[in-house]
Amino acid sequence: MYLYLLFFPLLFFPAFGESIPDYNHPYAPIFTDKPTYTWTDKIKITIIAPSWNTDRYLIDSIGNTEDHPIKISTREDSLKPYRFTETDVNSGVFTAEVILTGFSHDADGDGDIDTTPRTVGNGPTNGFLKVGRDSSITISFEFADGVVLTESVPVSWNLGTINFSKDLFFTDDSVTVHVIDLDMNLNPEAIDSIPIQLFSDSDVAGIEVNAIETSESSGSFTATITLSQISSSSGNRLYSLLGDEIFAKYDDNTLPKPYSTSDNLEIKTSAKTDSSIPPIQRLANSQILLSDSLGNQLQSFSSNKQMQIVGTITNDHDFTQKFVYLFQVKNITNSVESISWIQGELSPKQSLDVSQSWVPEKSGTYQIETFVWNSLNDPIALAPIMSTSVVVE
Ligand SMILES: [Ca+2]
Ligand SMILES: [Ca+2]
Ligand SMILES: [Ca+2]
Ligand SMILES: [Ca+2]
Repeated sequence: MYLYLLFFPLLFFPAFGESIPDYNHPYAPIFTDKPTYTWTDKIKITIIAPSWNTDRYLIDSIGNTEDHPIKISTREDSLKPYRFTETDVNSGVFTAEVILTGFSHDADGDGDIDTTPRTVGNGPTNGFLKVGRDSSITISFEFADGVVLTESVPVSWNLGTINFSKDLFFTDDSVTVHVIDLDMNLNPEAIDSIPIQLFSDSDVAGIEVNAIETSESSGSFTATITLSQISSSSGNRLYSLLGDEIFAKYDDNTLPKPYSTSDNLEIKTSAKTDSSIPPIQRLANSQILLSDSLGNQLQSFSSNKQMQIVGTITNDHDFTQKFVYLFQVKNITNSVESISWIQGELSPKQSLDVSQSWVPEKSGTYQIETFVWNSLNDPIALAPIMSTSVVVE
């Protein structure tokens, strides 16, 4: 047997006496371009078979004969014989492609089947092969009489991932979302798209947009939206107020084991939003005025006589801003005599007068300070502190 096989190529391919294959260690390895495939991938297969380079001036073919066929198969379906062609006239390297066509399944959850399963083709690039979620694909080549080389690669589905391009978006940023789910590369020769949902704290219904595959066969999808604090959600625009969390969600209907093929899983991510305007510039805090109860500005101040401290805060921006406004009165020893605050929110371009009554009990010099914060619990200054000195007689 050994001798017969050894001399076989010499008899039939005398030009290649110097590259006699060793059939005990057959040299015709089969390679695939990936270690594992998803159900609708394109498989690129390479077989290095120098002994089949029968004419160094012509592109040779292998696998397309009944005597020495190449078979590409799953347990249920097969392509045989399947022709591989030489990459160059004298390379001895042969390649072919097969597109996997999956099985009948609604991959995006809209109720319609998204695949066209079929097994047809004779190579080198026109083959389609049905596969199941967990099929194994076997490529076998009867390299010489009675010598069959095989290589197997598994098929599986993948768990999708979703990510925003950043953890924090300013409200005037474009917001990009990335989904990677190799299983949604349903056509390896065309750009696919998948639906993703986006919503915010202020619009929990949100929007559905199509994420577009980054290249014909990447299985990686992106969508870009804008945020608006003024206009309602529509198209690629999401209504979202300053400080909202925003969310992106994708339903993976192509889950690997141990999930069943009919399971689906919500893949979700979130990011924060904020204004690019620094907090200290969010509101304008005007110098206070001191007036009597009728609103007339006071020029002099007496002890035991009520006065109104009147401050003004202004929102010059185009977003709604929550605030806490504090008045604090300190005496000459720096002790706090009076403190009070109000909470509220200012609409875009809104200005608000805030007043607080105060009765100085003794004559002396007092310091009146006003603060504008976002909240009492976790205070961040939204405007500089204003301070005014008052001499009470
Ligand atoms: Ca050749
Ligand atoms: Ca569908
Ligand atoms: Ca594609
Ligand atoms: Ca998947």
